[in-house]
Amino acid sequence: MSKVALITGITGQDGSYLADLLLKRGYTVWGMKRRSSSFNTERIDALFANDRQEEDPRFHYFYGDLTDSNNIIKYVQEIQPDEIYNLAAMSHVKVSFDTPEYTGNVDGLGTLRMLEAVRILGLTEKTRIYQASTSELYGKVQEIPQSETTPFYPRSPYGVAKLYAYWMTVNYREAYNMFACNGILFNHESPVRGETFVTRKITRAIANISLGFQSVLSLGNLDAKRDWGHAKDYVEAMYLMLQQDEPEDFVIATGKTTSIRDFVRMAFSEVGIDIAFSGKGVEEIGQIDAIDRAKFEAATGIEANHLSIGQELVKVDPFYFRPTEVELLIGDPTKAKEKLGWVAKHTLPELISEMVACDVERVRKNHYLKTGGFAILNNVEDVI
Ligand code: NAP
Ligand code: F7E
Repeated sequence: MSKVALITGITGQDGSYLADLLLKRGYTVWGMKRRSSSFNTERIDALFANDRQEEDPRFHYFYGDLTDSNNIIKYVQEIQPDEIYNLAAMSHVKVSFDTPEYTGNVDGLGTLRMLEAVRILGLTEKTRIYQASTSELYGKVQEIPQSETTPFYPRSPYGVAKLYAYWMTVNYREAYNMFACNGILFNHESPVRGETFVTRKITRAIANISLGFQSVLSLGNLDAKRDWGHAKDYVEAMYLMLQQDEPEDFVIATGKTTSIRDFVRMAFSEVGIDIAFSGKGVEEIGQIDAIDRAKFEAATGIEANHLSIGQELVKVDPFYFRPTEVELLIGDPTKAKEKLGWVAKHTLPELISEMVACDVERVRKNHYLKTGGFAILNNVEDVI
């Protein structure tokens, strides 16, 4: 009998990678999907298409929402999952300052609703639960690097809501003997990362600027540092946590940290552009310092005629500052290595290279669909 998994947040970055991993391991996968007025299944469409070619499709979804207890209870009852991966969340830290109550409802109480559903339905011995906890719990960090024993100090409504969910998960484990784990995951990215998180915003902008569809990239705090890994590696850690003999919480991270400014430099260098930063605070700008024209052409398929030395490509816009910021995150993944045998396989340069290449390809494809050819891109003035 194949194991049955229920994934909330199936349409998100992690949900799509995790569904792929579990299907490949023979699971039947049920995903909770929110009703949306426009299509929101782009990240999982390929999984559906592949699955439908099998005689006995194993990938299903139902409409639901973490704010709706009745819906959660109904489907947990019907699906009787062996494993629940609770990935659904309002996951954008800056947006959580605009929607603190909603964020608390989904990210905090939503987790409680899921834990309660399992308890009320008498599934505490059958169903294992993974809770998507986060390095945002460390916020104003009390220790460097951050491990499972570092005290928490969240710095946003998102972080505070996730703190509630973290402790509810621990409490249900201790009170009801449930197999419930927190994965304290540091930032993880991929070519399907949400478009408004900083890494994807940067790689999309580089593709657009290179192909002549954008003139400048506006960012907020360039000094913040993050421990970035690849989502593909991180969903493997989620799976491993639920295969252990005992439920425990784990930090999942690379152990390296990089500033937003350095990420920008590394990503532009993928298309042969060297960026030099000058100025301070909101006056800081990033200009083209050098262009490797052969590398640019190889990466983009066009000549760099529309770009010149000294051109300003990056600026700071205070709109993207947060009321309280998380300045530095760097995780210590020792426990995950020792107990799960997990280590990050992808390096940051590999991740950046993949993200930039995918976004360049996407922009080229979109343009091709609109115009029926790329020739026009060699005369970029026409299309800006
Ligand atoms: P994501 O791409 O933003 O995906 C979030 C998912 O949650 C989407 O499928 C979204 O549906 C769904 N969702 C949002 N509100 C919901 C609601 N009220 N009811 C049901 N579903 C809802 O996030 P991600 O990067 O994959 O992250 C997955 C989880 O890990 C999240 O809980 C996030 O907070 C946490 N986390 C992420 C990172 C990271 O670096 N990526 C690190 C630590 C923890 P729509 O598609 O309809 O919006
Ligand atoms: O910001 C700075 C920003 O939005 C990273 C979520 O997945 O990871 C994510 O949260 C840093 C911050 O991710 C822009 O101020 C500068 O310091 O990519 P982000 P995040 O806030 O770290 C954690 C682990 C999660 O759990 C969350 O769900 O980059 N930054 N300029 C900017 N950030 C954005 N978004 N946009 C900018 O223009």
